[in-house]
Amino acid sequence: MSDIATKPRSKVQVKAERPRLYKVILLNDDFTPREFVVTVLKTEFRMTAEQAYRVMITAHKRGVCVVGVFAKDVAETKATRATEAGRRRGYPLQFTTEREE
Ligand code: TYC
Repeated sequence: MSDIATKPRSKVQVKAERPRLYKVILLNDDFTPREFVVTVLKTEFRMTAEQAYRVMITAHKRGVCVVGVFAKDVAETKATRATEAGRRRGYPLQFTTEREE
């Protein structure tokens, strides 16, 4: 047995990092039909017809629209799946991701 007195250890405070969030952004283009954009938003992002129409028409008028905010891997998977859905039909529809501030 050791006689060396040990000081009670001070507790180390571990600060939990908040998971970084990423925006999924819909980009406008001149070729993808509006109705198809709405369908992709409903199926890949679980939006109602009204929500999907609003996001589609905002991107159509302003060039871009934020679709939603997700954890990094979820945002990337959704953006990739939605972009691929357009590509399968020959449309240039694009979804990108951007880190939230
Ligand atoms: N601008 C397209 C059209 O007029 C429709 C569209 C809307 C395409 C939004 C992409 O992100 C988009 N057919």
